[in-house]
Amino acid sequence: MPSLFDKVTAGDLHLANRIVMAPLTRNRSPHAIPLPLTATYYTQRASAGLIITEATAITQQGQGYSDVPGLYGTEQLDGWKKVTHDVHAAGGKIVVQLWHVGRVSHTSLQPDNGAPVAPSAITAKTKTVLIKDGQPAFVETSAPRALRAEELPTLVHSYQTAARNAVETAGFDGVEIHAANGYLLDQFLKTGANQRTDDYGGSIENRARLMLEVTRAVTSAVGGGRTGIRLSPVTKSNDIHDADPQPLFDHVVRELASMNLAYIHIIEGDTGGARALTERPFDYAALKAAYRQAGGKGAWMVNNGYDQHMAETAIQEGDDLVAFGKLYIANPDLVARLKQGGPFNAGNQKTWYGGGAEGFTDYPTL
Ligand code: 8OZ
Repeated sequence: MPSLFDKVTAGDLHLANRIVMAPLTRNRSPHAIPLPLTATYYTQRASAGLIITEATAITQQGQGYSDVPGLYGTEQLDGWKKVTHDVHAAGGKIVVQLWHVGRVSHTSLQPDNGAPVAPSAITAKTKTVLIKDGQPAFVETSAPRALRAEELPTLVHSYQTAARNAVETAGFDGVEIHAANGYLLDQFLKTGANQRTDDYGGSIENRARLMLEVTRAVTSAVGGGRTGIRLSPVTKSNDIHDADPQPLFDHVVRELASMNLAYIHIIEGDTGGARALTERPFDYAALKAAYRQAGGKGAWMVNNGYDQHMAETAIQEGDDLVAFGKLYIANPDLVARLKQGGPFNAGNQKTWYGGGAEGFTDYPTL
């Protein structure tokens, strides 16, 4: 019977256990540059089988929050170089999450204070986090403009460049494409945000096109075995919804099956919230079966509200990896704590976004 503590291979990634640190936005990178404190934070958590970094912007246009890191400047890549060096020295594996927020942004964060970009000019009824005087302030997102079709090749290319720089320059073991939680690629996927009438809107095939083009471009730069992708079929995050998510995501994973990805990362239910939504039913077993039937060999990573018992059951029943979010904020030695069945530190939500070492690098180990 496989256990959470057994090693596993995900594409080219050889992982010491099945316990993953989920991507967690922390807003502690002024000017989008990860600080030495960020290296301390991730290195404290290096006993995870895999660390997925906080969402990291591929371009300035992809920025939607204050003080989140990027991958598009030399100093940003240098900041990450220290993170990957220190995590590797501690025996860990780390991939960076490639992020473009699309419409979930604010003009004050955009190049020339312009409008954020989106599949269609539909404002998300959601808030973003701007850091003011070191404190998080939640503000309404700005009205977006629809991307022109001729802008899309450049956009795809910017994912590819970020992926290449992440692996070749910053030293990451791989990348995770953020296609979840109502950000750009999820906006293209879903009917609630995509009303395009060109090849990137309308049918399921058209709405999935940008995400699949991005994934192909990223895998051609760094290899499928170093590429994972995060999906959230029914999340409510950032005012996103789709009229019929099951056939949409079944199509998506069937197309991903041939790309030899390291892993597929699924958020079950509403991100950080309910795992089952009566108004948004979804069959995750059918999704996984669609991927396997299409020949998909990547590791299957599950996430959202897993406790120890649920995680052990998931691995015993054939999932390959479990990602923990809130537990990882408060428990740097989560692997050791799970191994002995707890106890677990309680986290402090007030220090999730912004600030310094408090609530970041000061949680005690056993
Ligand atoms: C919380 C706050 C800001 C961003 C996500 C990148 O939900 C995020 C995020 C989460 O994927």
